[in-house]
Amino acid sequence: MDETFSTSALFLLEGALVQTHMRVGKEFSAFWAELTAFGFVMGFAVDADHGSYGLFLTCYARMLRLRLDNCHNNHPSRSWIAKGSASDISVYPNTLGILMERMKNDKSKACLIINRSFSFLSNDKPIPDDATSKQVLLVFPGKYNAPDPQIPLQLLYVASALQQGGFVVRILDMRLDDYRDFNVGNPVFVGITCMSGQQIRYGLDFSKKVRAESPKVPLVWGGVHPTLLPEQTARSDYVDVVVRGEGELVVSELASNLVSGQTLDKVKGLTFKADGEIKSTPNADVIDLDKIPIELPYELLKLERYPTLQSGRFHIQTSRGCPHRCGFCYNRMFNKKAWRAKSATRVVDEIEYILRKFPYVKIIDPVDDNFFVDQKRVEDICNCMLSRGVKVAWRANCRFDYLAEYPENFVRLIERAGCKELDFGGESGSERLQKFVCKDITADQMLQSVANLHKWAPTIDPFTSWLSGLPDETYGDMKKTFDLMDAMAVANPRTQHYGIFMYTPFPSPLLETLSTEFQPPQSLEEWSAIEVFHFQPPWHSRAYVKKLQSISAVTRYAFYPQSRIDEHGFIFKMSYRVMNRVARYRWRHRYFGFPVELELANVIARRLRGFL
Ligand code: B12
Ligand code: SF4
Repeated sequence: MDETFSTSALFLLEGALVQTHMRVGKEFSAFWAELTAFGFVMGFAVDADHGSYGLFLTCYARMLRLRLDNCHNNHPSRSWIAKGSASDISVYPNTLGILMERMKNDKSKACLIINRSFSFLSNDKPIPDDATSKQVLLVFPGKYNAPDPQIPLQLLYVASALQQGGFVVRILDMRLDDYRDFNVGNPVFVGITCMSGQQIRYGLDFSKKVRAESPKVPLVWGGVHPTLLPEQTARSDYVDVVVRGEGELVVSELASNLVSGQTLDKVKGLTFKADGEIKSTPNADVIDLDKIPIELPYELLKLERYPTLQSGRFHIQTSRGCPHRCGFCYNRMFNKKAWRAKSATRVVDEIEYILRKFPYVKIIDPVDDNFFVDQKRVEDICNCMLSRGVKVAWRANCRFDYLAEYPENFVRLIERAGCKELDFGGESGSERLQKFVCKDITADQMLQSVANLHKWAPTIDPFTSWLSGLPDETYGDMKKTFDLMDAMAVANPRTQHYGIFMYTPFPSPLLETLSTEFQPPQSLEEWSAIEVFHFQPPWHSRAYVKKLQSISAVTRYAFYPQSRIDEHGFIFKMSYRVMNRVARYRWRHRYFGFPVELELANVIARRLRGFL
């Protein structure tokens, strides 16, 4: 068959497929025609795949590959597609919607976006020639094609500091790009971020590749886990340097020293190998958070491929740390109970900047551990948003002991300023276990808090997470948690629960008290084997652990917040709906036996979804 003919036939067929399967009506047809005319079909086609139209996905992806082979032989994306299979193309809800909206408003802008996502298909971006000696590669480890990746905020902060120091930065997000095809090149260092658990495994995988392909390139690890256990982390063969704590005031100096070949002794905040020993320099200073540039280097990321962002949720950070003492949390060891924040005006400046740059943002989502430590700051943020006319929804993490005490006018103010969700750790309905984890909240405060919200700010949803599997816990304790969860829903019908999650022993004060029953991992490699949600606490019987796993799954299916479900694609929503019905039935009857459907869902989820 003649090549032009087959290509045109494919386009036609594709158009028909799109129209039949996607059923998005006239608007889509017009958009399609316009794109074809502009010659951007390819990029759009990929974005069409990102629509939440699962049935359509497979054959369309195959078509795409076929067409590429026919007409885009020289385009770099060809290799990407050829490597991927139809199922590698993930479902990204709302991309299509966003593109269509933009196309309607501004033709050229829409084309630009499509062009960008087109170029993003190429996994292997060229390394800038002029900058090989001053280039740093930052890596977010995770399973390739993992669902729902969030933007790696920590890498943007580190990248911004490196750029200020004159370095060129590339970011590899292993969840979006297959690291096996990635060209490491010869950067000054490869920086890997990680939290405890499975993320480490992916970090190690990439480090092994770097060692094999570019053995002279130093491997620098930073983030929560390396900071909590710097010496142990630095002992790994795949780690040369650990940056402890915040990266901003350390990375440029570190990179400059590596370029000039100086020793690292003078750079604060490091733990590293030298002469066969592990050395640590004094702690680095902490940064004044208001001095961090508002404009983070978002262009280093493939923003189009972060579904949470596409659905309009934008993550920022307005404060660091937390003054409380919860035993299972990293904060006491990581931030030493300190809390610092950006000023109210700085926060509102940042929100305004984001809304200008990303007009499709619907909700601002600070990753702060505890947004509300300084009530006056929150009051100032709200008043500033109102007086400047900044209209956007937002959510934040709070504590029940705070909310139970807040006066009516404050609660009403946060609602007026756009607050839509408040997230809390409830942990347990058992007073004994609350004490054990040093949460310092009571069941009365939990009920009071949600009731106050119901009374004074009824459009704010309270979201709560719960904990199970703690040592000495009994099923009686769990029943208290179940009853409290139900009582909260009565006190405020908008109460939502993320679920009851099995305790995972990550580095924390609580972990240290467990040492007789549980021997904590002794190396970076061993930490990578601790799986979140699937940890088997050795202090409980296998039968009890099985029951807890079943309870955890039931609560996640029964209660997972609707706003988060809405951010997923069609297949997820449909499967979730079925599971939700069964889980609700189980919850009502407190029946957690024979979890056949849960195990099946678990197997599928673990296969398809992976981690991070
Ligand atoms: C966003 C987030 C996630 C996202 C991660 C995606 C993403 N793109 O980041 C998602 C939702 C997937 C996630 C999942 C989990 N998370 Co989480 N998450 C967070 C959260 C809220 C924010 C992370 C962030 O962006 N911080 C902002 C940045 C700026 O701070 P930072 O990470 O500390 O980075 C600074 C320094 O550490 C350093 N740095 C960091 N990386 C690097 C790298 C280099 C090279 C250098 C030089 C420096 C450096 O410089 C940065 C700037 O100063 C943190 C809590 C928090 N406030 O940090 C928890 C947190 C990291 N998560 C945690 C946990 C436990 C989890 C889960 C295991 C379970 C859970 N309960 O959610 C799962 C893991 C799932 C899995 N299957 O493995 C714990 C980690 C504890 C630990 N020991 O590691 C934290 C600390 C929450 C807590 N209160 O305990 N999480
Ligand atoms: S309140 Fe939250 S962030 Fe603060 S210590 Fe407790 S769990 Fe950690």
